[in-house]
Amino acid sequence: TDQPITDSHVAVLAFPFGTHAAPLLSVTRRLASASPTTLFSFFNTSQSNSSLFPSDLLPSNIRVHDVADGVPEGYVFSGRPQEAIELFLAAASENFRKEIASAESGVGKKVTCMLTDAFFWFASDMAAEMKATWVAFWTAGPNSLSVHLYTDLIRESVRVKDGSMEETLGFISGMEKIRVKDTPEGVVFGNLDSVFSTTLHKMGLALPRADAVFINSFEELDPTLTNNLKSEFKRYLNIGPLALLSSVSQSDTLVDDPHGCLAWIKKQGTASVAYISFGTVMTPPPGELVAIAEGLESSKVPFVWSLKEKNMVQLPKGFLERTREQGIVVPWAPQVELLKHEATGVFVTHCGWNSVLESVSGGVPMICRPFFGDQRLNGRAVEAVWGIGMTIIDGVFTRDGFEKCLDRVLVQDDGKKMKSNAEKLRKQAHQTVSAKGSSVENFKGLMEAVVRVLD
Ligand code: U2F
Ligand code: KMP
Repeated sequence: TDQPITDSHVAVLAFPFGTHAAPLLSVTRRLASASPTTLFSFFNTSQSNSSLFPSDLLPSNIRVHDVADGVPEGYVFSGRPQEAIELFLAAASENFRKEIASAESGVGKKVTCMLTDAFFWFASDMAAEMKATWVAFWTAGPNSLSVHLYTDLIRESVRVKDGSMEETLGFISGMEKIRVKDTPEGVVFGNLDSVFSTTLHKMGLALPRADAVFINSFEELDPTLTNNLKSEFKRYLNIGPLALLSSVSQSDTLVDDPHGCLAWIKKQGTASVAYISFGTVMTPPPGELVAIAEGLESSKVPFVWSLKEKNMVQLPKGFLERTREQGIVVPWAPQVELLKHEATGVFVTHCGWNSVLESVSGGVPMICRPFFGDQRLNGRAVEAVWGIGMTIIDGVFTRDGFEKCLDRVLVQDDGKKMKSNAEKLRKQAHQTVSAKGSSVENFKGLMEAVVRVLD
């Protein structure tokens, strides 16, 4: 076949929180299978590694290394949010450097490319020192990427205009419908000096120096933002949706369904089911969990609810017994498969980027309850840019508000319009990952950026 021969050694640097490492590993697997003579050394904390590699086999050209998590011996957590992330980030560059050096001497091959989570702005200097290239993966969407790229411009413009939260970011190409209040905290409001916001700010300044920046999306979803970002980066490559790449789901997850969600949903009517999940980081406060449960009960909508085990005690007394015929509550669901299933009628989501793109890939309209970071931006795009869903009434779950949203999306004409918009995007998404599709072509570009081919 036409597989390239290379002597490249790619150091892959994962961010071990939220859903960052899993999509980076998916991309690494695809690159490794397309370029079998390239070595990929995957660096991540042992905790995150153990959740990514339960037991399954890796190709011989991917080697996994543990890096320290930055938590000092005997450290006692104070319980501040993002404490673990801050400790990790503070020590990340030194800890990665150390493990990379030991991997290089272990295999006798210098690193030729740094393939990193985009959060790691320091990889720009590391790569330069190592005479390697830097390829960065932004695991969220193009709106949040733009917000971090243009943080200085946004801060300046909003200050000049006296900082109205309703003001739009129309001065950035493609962000005409995005308001100041949709931006992640730490850009114009909230703590601008937290470790997290300074990390994202420095990232925005560093990314134009990267040899390539890639994201899990497809160009056609946000054509204006895409063109603008192409003009800012040396190479800007949309290679998603990862959820539609069969080779990925084949090797990553042989569809793990211990709680029988797929067997259950098979018995439900077309577009009738509400699938509910708030991702891996966040759980709604107890009052909102109760409101969700009450709204489900009074609406009688069939449901699959992915709820962390530790939160199940917060459900109203008798809820599980009373809804035994109506729905199921599970600690983990095969989300990608559920969102591809025709019985799923609405996704109730926190708008993490992976979730939003998986919903788009399945053509499922959304009810959005964003919490932090990029989630408000993603929810805004769902509602105002793509017209494939709505933000929860009042911004938080109440029984009545949630019931009205379910009715609007599942029953009213409004919802039919959302469904047809979602269906159009689903078809486009499929085209981008089939022969000659934009994401297929961009993946070849990513290969070129990562792998040095010998002639
Ligand atoms: C952080 O996001 P999260 O991890 O909170 O959420 P998502 O990006 O939506 O990713 C959740 C993933 O977990 C999967 C689901 C997604 O791929 O399919 N999953 C599942 O398979 N089964 C379940 O029961 C529950 C979830 C951060 F909080 C966000 O703001 C960012 O946008 C995101 C990406 O950077 O990382
Ligand atoms: C914990 C996390 C994440 C986080 C905040 C946390 C995370 C993540 C983001 C994020 C922030 C701004 C963006 C995009 C993403 O915030 O994983 O523009 O990606 O407290 O795990």
